[in-house]
Amino acid sequence: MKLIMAVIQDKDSTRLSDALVKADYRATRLSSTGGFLKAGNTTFLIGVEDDAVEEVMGIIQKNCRSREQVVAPISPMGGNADSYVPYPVEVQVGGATVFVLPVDHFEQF
Ligand code: 2BA
Repeated sequence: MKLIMAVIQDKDSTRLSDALVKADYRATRLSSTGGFLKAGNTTFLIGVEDDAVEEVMGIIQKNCRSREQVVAPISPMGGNADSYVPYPVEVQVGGATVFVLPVDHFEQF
């Protein structure tokens, strides 16, 4: 068994949820925050049998889009001066950042 952890953009989360349910996969959605943009994103935990990993990866790839996001300058006033970005920066975010972890043991009580 594997645990697929996928960090995706909030905008894609409902579409991905619906696609997983439709394909009969179970998933948990966690609200998360990107370390770089400090903006909300969504992390999916999806427990699947080994032979389903490829199909789930395909579903994630199909339902999550990559987008450009502009990072606005953040004033250091009252914040951390080390992280100050003095000009707008454009970054490419997502489709999805996916980790596939082995599961030692799985129980449902
Ligand atoms: P954030 O950390 O907010 O990063 C958003 C986007 O900013 C990243 O998109 C990347 O294009 C850019 N970025 C991140 N760190 C950077 C840096 N040190 N210098 C320059 N640009 C940087 P993605 O790579 O698609 O990542 C989307 C989100 O996925 C991330 O949001 C983070 O929440 C998660 N993520 C990405 N890589 C990860 C990793 N190795 N471990 C854990 N989470 C990760």
